[in-house]
Amino acid sequence: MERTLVILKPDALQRRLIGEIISRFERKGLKVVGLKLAVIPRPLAETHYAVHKEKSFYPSLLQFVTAGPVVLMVLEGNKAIEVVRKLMGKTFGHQAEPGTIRGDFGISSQFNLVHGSDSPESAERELKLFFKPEELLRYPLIDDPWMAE
Ligand code: 3AN
Repeated sequence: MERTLVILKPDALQRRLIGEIISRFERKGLKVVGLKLAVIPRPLAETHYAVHKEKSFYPSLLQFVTAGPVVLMVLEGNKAIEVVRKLMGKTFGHQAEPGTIRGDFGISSQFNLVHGSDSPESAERELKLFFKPEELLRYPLIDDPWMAE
């Protein structure tokens, strides 16, 4: 089972889309193993988005993700990283396919509602940035056998 970091960005909260987005992940069969509401401190946002440091949109991206509360989430499931990326859709809302989160609720390039780790290496790095080991829970769900590999 894989684990992946998901962030519901400030636009998702401002637009009251938390429930809608989380329910899509749940309905797919992913398990919420970590969940909290926070404002991301600027240094943490800088570390998280370090790969984009040289990009023109980096300063405004940092400003955006630290502007208000976000939901931080760790989801677990079979191929969770790839599955979450598919549910999110393409980076830009205006290019994302209908049926995806960004495709159904977004039209902006930058304000794209949700972040999901893009590889096992990113997931491992990002989980540690936002969650302590004891904040990630292991528990059975009654339908676990039907969600197995
Ligand atoms: P994704 O979130 O789909 O993995 P990344 O990692 O390429 O996309 O970009 C990280 C974030 O940076 C995006 N979620 C978006 O908010 C912002 N971003 C990426 N490219 C642009 C761009 N060309 N203009 C404005 N913002 C961008």
